[in-house]
Formats: sequence, structure tokens, C-alpha cells
Amino acid sequence: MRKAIVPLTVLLILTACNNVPDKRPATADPRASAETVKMLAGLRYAVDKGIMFGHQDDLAYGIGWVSPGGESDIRRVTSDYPAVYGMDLGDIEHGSGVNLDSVPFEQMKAFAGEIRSRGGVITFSWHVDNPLTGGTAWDISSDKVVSSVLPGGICHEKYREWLDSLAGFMRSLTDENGVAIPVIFRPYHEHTGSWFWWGQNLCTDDEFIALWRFTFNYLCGEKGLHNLLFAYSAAGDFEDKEQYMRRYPGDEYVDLVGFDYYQMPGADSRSFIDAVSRGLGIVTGVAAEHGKLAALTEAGYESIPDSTWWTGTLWPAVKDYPVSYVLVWRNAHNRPGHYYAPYPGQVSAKDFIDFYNLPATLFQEDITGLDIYK
Ligand code: BMA
Repeated sequence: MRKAIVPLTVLLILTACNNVPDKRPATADPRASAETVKMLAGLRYAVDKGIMFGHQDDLAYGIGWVSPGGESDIRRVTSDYPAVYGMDLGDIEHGSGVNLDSVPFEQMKAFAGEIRSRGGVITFSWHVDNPLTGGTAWDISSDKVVSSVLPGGICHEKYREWLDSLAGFMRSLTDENGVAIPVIFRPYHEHTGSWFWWGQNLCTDDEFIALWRFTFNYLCGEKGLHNLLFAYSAAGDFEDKEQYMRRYPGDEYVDLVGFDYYQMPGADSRSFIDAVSRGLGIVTGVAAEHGKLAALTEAGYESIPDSTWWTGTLWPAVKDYPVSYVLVWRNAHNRPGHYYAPYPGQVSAKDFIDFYNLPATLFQEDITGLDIYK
């Protein structure tokens, strides 16, 4: 026994001296379920194989169709599903049956089971209403909202109830054996912008961090949820690493770091490539330093008017970075022109197939082989 201990001690000292970041799949939640720990390890492994493609509300609706069919615009174009599926929990806080975009939560639950059985990855954002004013997530009329939900604040009890409702939904996500499905939870996104009530100019850094930590501790502690990986995701216009990290709640509260970036109408491809590359340079650096995953948590070009956007703009922007996934936003069925993925006949559909065929873009069939849950 003693003989074994000495070399191990030496090894530990050497490792510490080398200052090599610890690459073990340690989840932020120290009591994360075995499946969640495995998923984090699988996601890390997949980064070496390529970049997973994700799509918001992929199974819920698309251009010219609305579920219950379980269709997918990505599948209609490529004959394959995305690897990552985004969904939004906005309105779960009110115990509503449908989210802010009218997707039934029962349907999301069914999709989660389906996605899990295919080996796909699920990520939830939360466009949560403004608890102080009763407005939407975009109601920025008060800069007291975050402080109002913190312990001692006038909306604190209400916020706990909202989290209870969210926790109930998260807990209901189980596979065919009744095992909790691990998901990536991405609350309070785009916090470096000032268009949501938790944004840059709407609360102090300390308040934001307190909001994050309270939410994490309440869900993983009091509510006993252990199937969550936490994603910290800024708006794409952050200036530098210092600004990116200013509201970082700490390594014990985060599993994945990312940001959202869109190509605006009229902006050129070069500016998108430059901005995304610059952001990924910073965020993948942070990820490496802190032992986290990195992702382009939302991206896109509304209506995709550029016929070679996928291989000519998106891919050059991301391909050189160790990124877990890139998720494009939703294909609204009831808001003309508000779509970010191609559909059959769409001007960029052919280029999307070329993008799909690149060896380093990962879709469902690619990750089935990797089995990130094992
Ligand atoms: C926004 C738009 C809105 C939508 C919201 C939440 O970017 O797509 O129409 O309600 O996301 O999904």
C-alpha cells in the first residue's frame, strides 16, 4: 500500500505544478446523477469529433407545419435530425400548459423522451416573465426586479413558487425506464445586453450572481434536481474577457460557457465571421481555463437570404474552435420570415446539405455512434 501512495503523491504534486486544467467530467452540481455526469463526459468527448448542430423548437413546428407530427425542418432537408434540440420554458412559471410560443409542455416532455431515445442533446432556455411588473422577460421598465426576487425581496416567495413549477417540469423528464433525462439548462441568457429584466443595465453584477446562485442552489439543493447541466451564456457583443467574466457565478455553478450571436439584416458575412471568431476565441479560452464546455448557444441569420450562408459564413466562423454545439433559432410557423434553419426549397437548403456533409458537423446519425450518454 505504502509503495503505491508515494508515486501517487508525486504525481499529484507534478500535476499541480504543471497547472494543467483538470479535465475530469466534474459537474457543477456535486450530486448530479450518474447519467448527467456521463452526458458531460460524452459531450467533452464529442468536441474532439466535431461541432454538434442544434435547432430551437425543431420538433414542435416549422415552415408550413405544426406538430403533433414530430416533423423536423432539419430532417425534411437532410433526412437526419439535429444533434441538439433547444426548447424554451417561458410561462412554465405560471403553471401554463403551453410556453410563450404556444408549445405545449406535455409535448415538450414527449419530445424529450424521443430525443433521449435517439441519443440527442436537450437544452432549455427560459424567457421568464418579469415577476415585479407582471410584464414579459423583455419588460425593462424597472431595475429593481432582480433584487426583488432575491431573499428578503418582495417577489422572493413568488420566485420560489415559479422555480417550484419549473422544477416540477424538469423532474417529469424521464426516459422509458423512469430515469431522469439530463438536460442543459440555460437561464438568464444574453445578460450582457440590456433587453431582458436581468440584463446588464438592469441589475448589478452582485445581484446577477446572487440570482444565479440562488436559482442553482434552490433547484439542485431544496428541489433535489440532479439532471441539470448549467449554461452561462452572454449576448454576443461583450467587449472582452473581463466583461464576459464580470457576472460569472463561479466554477461551482456552471458547466458550459457560451454566447448568442446573430447576423443582422444588411450586415455582411465578414462582420459575422469576425465577431463570432473573436467571441469564440475568448469563450473557448475561458472554457479551457475553467474546465468547461463552450458553445455558440444561439446563432443565425433571419430568413437566411444568403444561399451559401452555412458553408460560407457560419462554418468559417466556428470551425477552428473547440466548440460543443451551435444552435440556430426557431422556424416560426406563424411569424412570416422569422426562421433560422432551411426548409425544402429555401434558398440556402442546398448549401445546408453541403454543411451537413462536412465531416466535422455532427447531426443525429453522427452522435448515435458516439453515444454521449454512455
Ligand atoms: C425570440 C423570438 C420570439 C420568441 C422568443 C422565445 O427570439 O423568436 O418570437 O417568443 O425568442 O422563443
